[in-house]
Amino acid sequence: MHTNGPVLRSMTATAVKLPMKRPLGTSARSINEACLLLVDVLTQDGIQGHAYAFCYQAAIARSLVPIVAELSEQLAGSPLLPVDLAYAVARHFRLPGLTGPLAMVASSVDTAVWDALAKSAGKPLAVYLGASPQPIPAYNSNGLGLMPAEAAADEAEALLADGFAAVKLRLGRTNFELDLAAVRAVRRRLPDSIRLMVDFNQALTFSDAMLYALALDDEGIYWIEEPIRHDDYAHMAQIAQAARTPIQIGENFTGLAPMAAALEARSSDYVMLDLDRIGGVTGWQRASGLASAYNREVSSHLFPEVSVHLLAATPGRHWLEYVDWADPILQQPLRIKDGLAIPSSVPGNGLAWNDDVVAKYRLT
Ligand code: SMN
Ligand code: MG
Repeated sequence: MHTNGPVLRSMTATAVKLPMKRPLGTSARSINEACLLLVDVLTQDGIQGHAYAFCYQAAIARSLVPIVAELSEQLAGSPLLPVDLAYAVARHFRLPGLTGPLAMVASSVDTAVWDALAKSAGKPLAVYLGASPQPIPAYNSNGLGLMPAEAAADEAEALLADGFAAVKLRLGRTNFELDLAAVRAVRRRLPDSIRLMVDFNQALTFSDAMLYALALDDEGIYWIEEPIRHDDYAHMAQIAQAARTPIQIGENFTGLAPMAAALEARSSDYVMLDLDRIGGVTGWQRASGLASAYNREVSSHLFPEVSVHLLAATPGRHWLEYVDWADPILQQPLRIKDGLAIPSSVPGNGLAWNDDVVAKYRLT
């Protein structure tokens, strides 16, 4: 097929394990290092596209390297057309199932392809998608894991540097009284104007969630994230109905079908999109249309460097989740000014690796 546009030459991936400044204890497990899969596409005329997947565990990052190599053999020589490539990638993974880590591969390949396209057009990604690259309100989501109440209050205060106007505290201890103590200690320490989100990471049963979400209604919380199992939309809807505090879900939408089901069930007040589960830039754009049809505000989950471009191009954009986990390998980390995330202004999505640091933290 001749499209006169760029053609894919190859794709490669590198697994790295990066130190994190502030470890994150969640109700599911503790994350002390950022295990990333760096995905690079190369066009026949030498343009590179970059993306990374946050793999949660080192073994997952490692296991995806040969999977990207195999996909590269399959797709080499194809026109660099994201819609067509997404279809080809989905077919490649149809038998094992396009879910879990394979969805991360598909999504990050898509994101890297869009990076190369925006670069070949000479435009920052937001502009290439048709939007002005405006600053986006960001909450500081570093740290604030499960920790003693006063330590959490100290950390929350420290996270307001750079003008952040919002932070997110993880909850979901076996004893809710301890969760409540952490919420109160943090809330007491923060000025009233600072927003405080909380995230249970699916820790609660439905009946506990009904009690605890209502108990949190008078604690000055901005949203309650994933109180129960992420895909129990019917019960999530009951919680959202009962609680005055808005419910936030979406980081576990893998593709559009679960998102459509969640929206149809009215399971949350807000949605967040994870670039690496929703299907990269292509998936995000479709998902943002869906959210708009249901009149739901859209926040981002992780991948702040690229998500800031997408939020700029998203109707109903809400909050960017800021984490600095990829910073050690980035030539140009995401800039935050007065609590706003600033989209990079170079062509593409702004990701460029610091190769020396990648070599240092590379997983073999
Ligand atoms: C989260 C993100 C990444 C790793 C662990 C937990 C969390 C969030 O759910 O929303 O930031
Ligand atoms: Mg979360």
